[in-house]
Amino acid sequence: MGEKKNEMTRRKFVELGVKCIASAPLVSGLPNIMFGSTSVNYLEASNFHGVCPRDCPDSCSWEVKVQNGKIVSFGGDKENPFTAGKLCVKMETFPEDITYHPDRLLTPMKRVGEKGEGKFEPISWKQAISEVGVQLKETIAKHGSESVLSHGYMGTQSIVQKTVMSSRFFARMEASNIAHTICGGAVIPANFEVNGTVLGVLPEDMVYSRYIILWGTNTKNSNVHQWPFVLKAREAGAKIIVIDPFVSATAKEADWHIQPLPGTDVALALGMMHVIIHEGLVDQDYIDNYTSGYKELEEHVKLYDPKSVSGITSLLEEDIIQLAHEYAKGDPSLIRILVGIEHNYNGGDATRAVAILPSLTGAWRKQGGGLMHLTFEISGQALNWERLNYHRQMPTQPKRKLNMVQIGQLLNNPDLNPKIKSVFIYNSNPMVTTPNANLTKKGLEREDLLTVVLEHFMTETAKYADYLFPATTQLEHWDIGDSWGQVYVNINQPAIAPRGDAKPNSEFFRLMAQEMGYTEACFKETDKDIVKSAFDTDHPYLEGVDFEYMQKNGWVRYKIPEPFLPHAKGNFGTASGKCEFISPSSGLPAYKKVVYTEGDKNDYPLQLLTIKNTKGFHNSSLANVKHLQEKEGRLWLDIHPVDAKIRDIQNGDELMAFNQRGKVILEAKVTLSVRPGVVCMPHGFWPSLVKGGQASNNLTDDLLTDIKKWGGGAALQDCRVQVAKV
Ligand SMILES: Nc1nc2c(c(=O)[nH]1)N[C@H]1C(S)=C(S)[C@@H](COP(=O)(O)OP(=O)(O)OC[C@H]3O[C@@H](n4cnc5c(=O)[nH]c(N)nc54)[C@H](O)[C@@H]3O)O[C@H]1N2
Ligand SMILES: Nc1nc2c(c(=O)[nH]1)N[C@H]1C(S)=C(S)[C@@H](COP(=O)(O)OP(=O)(O)OC[C@H]3O[C@@H](n4cnc5c(=O)[nH]c(N)nc54)[C@H](O)[C@@H]3O)O[C@H]1N2
Ligand code: SF4
Ligand SMILES: [Mo]
Repeated sequence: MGEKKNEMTRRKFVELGVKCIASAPLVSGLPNIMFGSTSVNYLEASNFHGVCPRDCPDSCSWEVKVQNGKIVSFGGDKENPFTAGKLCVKMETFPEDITYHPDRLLTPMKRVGEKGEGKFEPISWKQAISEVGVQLKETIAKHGSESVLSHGYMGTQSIVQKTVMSSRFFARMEASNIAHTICGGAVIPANFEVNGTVLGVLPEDMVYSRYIILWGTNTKNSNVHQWPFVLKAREAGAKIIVIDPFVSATAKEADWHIQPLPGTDVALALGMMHVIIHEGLVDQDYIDNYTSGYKELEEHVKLYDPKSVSGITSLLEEDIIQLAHEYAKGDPSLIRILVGIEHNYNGGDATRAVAILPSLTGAWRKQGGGLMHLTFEISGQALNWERLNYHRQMPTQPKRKLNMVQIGQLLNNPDLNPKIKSVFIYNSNPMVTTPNANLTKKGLEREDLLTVVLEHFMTETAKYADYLFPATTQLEHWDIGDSWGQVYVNINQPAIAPRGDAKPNSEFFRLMAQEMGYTEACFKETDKDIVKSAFDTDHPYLEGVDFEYMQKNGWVRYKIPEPFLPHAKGNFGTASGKCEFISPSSGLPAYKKVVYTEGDKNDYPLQLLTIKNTKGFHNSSLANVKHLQEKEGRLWLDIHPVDAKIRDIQNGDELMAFNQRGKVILEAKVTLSVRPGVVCMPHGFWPSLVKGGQASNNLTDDLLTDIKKWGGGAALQDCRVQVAKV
């Protein structure tokens, strides 16, 4: 890091010139033990800006006050209008839940037991890096550099610890990279096919919308700081529609919840188009000027009359017609999507069909009208990516990308050339977060595989490490938090010294680079230098903003021209500059039946949803935090009374949900939140912390979505199971 640990903690508030938060109340619930002395000397207190590292659209700004090296106050930044002083329930006690968690990994460890047994002995950083280096060099000499796999994901989405140094390291090595497909792997390429961008309506502009469809997104849980904008729009007269096969927390608040069968959204969207076109509710002028493929679409949607769509979706014909009418007449109408719509075989085409709707009705013409999806293209332009993505300029490059959805298959495939002989897992917990986990387990049990894991905790995946390195948390390292769900960027200042022997991911890769003899200057850059370089930009979105500004203010909203009407006059990012109803590579969107074997259909008659239906867990993170576990209770399965009755299941019964891949023990919740034929289990629980030792992704299939541009997304929800009383 090139910086003495204590420097930051001693630095005075005045020196930093940070906004004064000395009068902010101490965060309640933080144990005294954490504060050290309770007599607080504010004069010695230092204040730090930070950002939530979770893979979340909100990217909340936070403020930390430190006294004598201990955190005395932690909370959302009140000045930031989007965060509005509030972190979500998962993160408001982050310091004690993660940084000071008694089970936190604080020293490097080497495996001494069987793979997966979780038996380790401590080892020094120096020795561990040296031993990994020796084995890595041997592996590369024997099997080539592509036999090494970099498996990093979104445990932290802050840029420095997510990617910068690791990307340089693996580019220099010419290792294999994991393709990041499990979240956005269908929905992003699909929207790009239609609109040439995923940037549409800005989050704050939702207040101008008067008909809002939250399509397969659970805003109240997964995008909590967007919810106030939904409410403001409603106060101003907007109608709120939720399209979701499950009665989510958000669906419960909707003015109208539409509950199709999972994976049938493409048919519903095409059905809406059928009605809109048939009844002349299109904006012909917009279509003529700014779109292509209308004639073919008009012909195509004849197949999707309300009766046929009702047959596919199980929705009432009159509901499909009413939705189409109301949507077309909304003034303006907005569709909000994130990733709920993509996690099924039809996910790509569902996105394409939904992404066409605003152009058919000309919804883009008005502020608050159109499609609201992702915002990362804003920071993608504004920050200095030439520096952040320096690895792309290196003369050596990773040559092979392997799809993370099928990590189990990849680790077990004897014909893969070269076979994966070493895997580096960081910011990622594939044993819990990727499908077909029992196959992944089999792969990670391979004696001939060198597994290196960087983690905060002994996760299900970490147990399979040969070498396990303790990573710092967001309170202990520098970073930059951009966002894919709003339009602010944050600096993250280290507020306290790393606990124990923990080091930032970036430092691990610097040390590994040194060990491997990689002498390039890029491996010498400190995290602070990287953060500085990001703001060394003259992009108008960051006019007047530099590192010093960020040090003082912590965050800034990109200076985006107002009003932001990206497609009021077309201006799409496609090759033609038009909204492309027909994609040159994928044609017109269409509903496709998932092909199951006869065995699957007969033996496993229920469709299983495994969704982010907890308040306390964030993907697999925080599922080992006691007070959050207590809030969630025991792992459960939502089952419709009809399906329960056939199986003689009562509320509270202990159940087994099973298929050819796994078996999960959980509690029955007999409820109308799912339709007959569909069951639903929350995702995120750690298998080892639930009875029976298996959870959601021990059942899910590693089936890919329709659109394969990035290799294929995850059709997680196309999973069939049988359920029985234990
Ligand atoms: N069945 C089912 N599966 C799903 C989903 C679903 O809805 N259903 N959702 C999918 C989605 S959308 C996503 S994004 C993925 C998420 O998949 P992951 O990114 O794998 O999930 P997380 O639990 O967020 O993070 C993984 C690990 O990163 C670690 N971590 C956090 N910060 C750091 C750090 O600074 N350094 C290091 N070294 N480690 C760190 C955490 O401790 C955690 O164990 O899961 C997918 N899987
Ligand atoms: N509390 C909490 N918040 C989170 C996360 C978390 O783990 N916990 N994870 C973060 C991450 S990584 C992401 S990507 C975002 C995701 O945020 P969202 O896009 O909101 O994604 P999900 O929660 O996966 O799914 C949202 C809804 O989609 C529904 N759904 C499932 N299948 C279908 C379908 O076929 N059609 C339709 N119309 N709906 C369907 C589910 O029932 C669910 O209610 O949330 C982020 N925020
Ligand atoms: S998880 Fe999301 S909502 Fe919660 S504090 Fe972090 S960024 Fe904010
Ligand atoms: Mo995600």
